[in-house]
Amino acid sequence: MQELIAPALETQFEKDVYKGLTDYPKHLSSQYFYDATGDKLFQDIMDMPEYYLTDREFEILSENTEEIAQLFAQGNASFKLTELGAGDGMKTKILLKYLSENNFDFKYQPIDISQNALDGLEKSLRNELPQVLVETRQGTYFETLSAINAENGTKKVILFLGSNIGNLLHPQAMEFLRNIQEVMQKEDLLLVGFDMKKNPQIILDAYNDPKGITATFNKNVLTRINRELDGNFNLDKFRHWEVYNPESGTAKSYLVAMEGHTVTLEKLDLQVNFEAWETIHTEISQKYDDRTIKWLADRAGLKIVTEFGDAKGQYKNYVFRR
Ligand code: AVJ
Repeated sequence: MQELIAPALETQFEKDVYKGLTDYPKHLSSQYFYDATGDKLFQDIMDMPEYYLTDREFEILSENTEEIAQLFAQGNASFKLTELGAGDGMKTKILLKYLSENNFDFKYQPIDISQNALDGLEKSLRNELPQVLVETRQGTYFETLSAINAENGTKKVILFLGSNIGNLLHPQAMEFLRNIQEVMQKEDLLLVGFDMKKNPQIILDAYNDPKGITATFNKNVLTRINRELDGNFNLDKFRHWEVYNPESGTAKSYLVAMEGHTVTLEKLDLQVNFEAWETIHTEISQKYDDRTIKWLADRAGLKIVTEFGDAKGQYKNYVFRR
């Protein structure tokens, strides 16, 4: 195989795409789904009847708003509510509304990889909950840990909702929780949303909807590469494929090449060959059980304060402290 002169890879996106498409097997990170189109597609996913996660978490936060708010405010007059991967903040607004209407003293700090999502969230909060103090911050989870830590002396409540933790493999999730634990003080809290193991068919349906919204979402990473890295991916040459392993609890998304072909990424000086049925792994959506959550928490040095579940037993929100 002939090697091209190494191109100057500048952004993390360029580096990750180069690495992912020259590795075997190929892979791309799901964090790159979320440009303006990807944000919109994820909104559409959350509106799908098959995508139960959002509804279940909404139910939990709605049914337990007061108890959760009391936990947040316990022992302290004021606190900072930091949300990792806030997105459109749809579920968080239940809490924000309650906290605001009951004159809790707090500041809301939503963090997201998508500036587009943050702009939308800030705007909607200005309209719907104008009294809430909002301070947005763009970045990946790992980049923004320092932001959590910024003001010492104020109680921190950290939200990591929507089973966003499920995008991380156990070792990464553990490291991430450990990093959070390290910036937590004695009275700080961490509220995490976990999608639980359940009938595997329900999970497959959530990630493989008949209208193909999830497929379009998955392929959006190729559209983004085409646009930002001068690529010529033909989306019709790939199909979305979802697998779920009920033992490990791991759902995985792939894009599968349906014929052998070559793709060019001008900006990376890169030609990528696909054999027929070759895969690009694009996402993991981990499902949990209580035992695994406890194991992760133990390893991260976190203690379980309490947990909230939905009526169907499909989803849980855990509250941790250090
Ligand atoms: C936003 C990571 C929680 O994995 O369930 C939805 C993203 N991917 N459908 C998930 C997603 C395909 C979602 N998270």
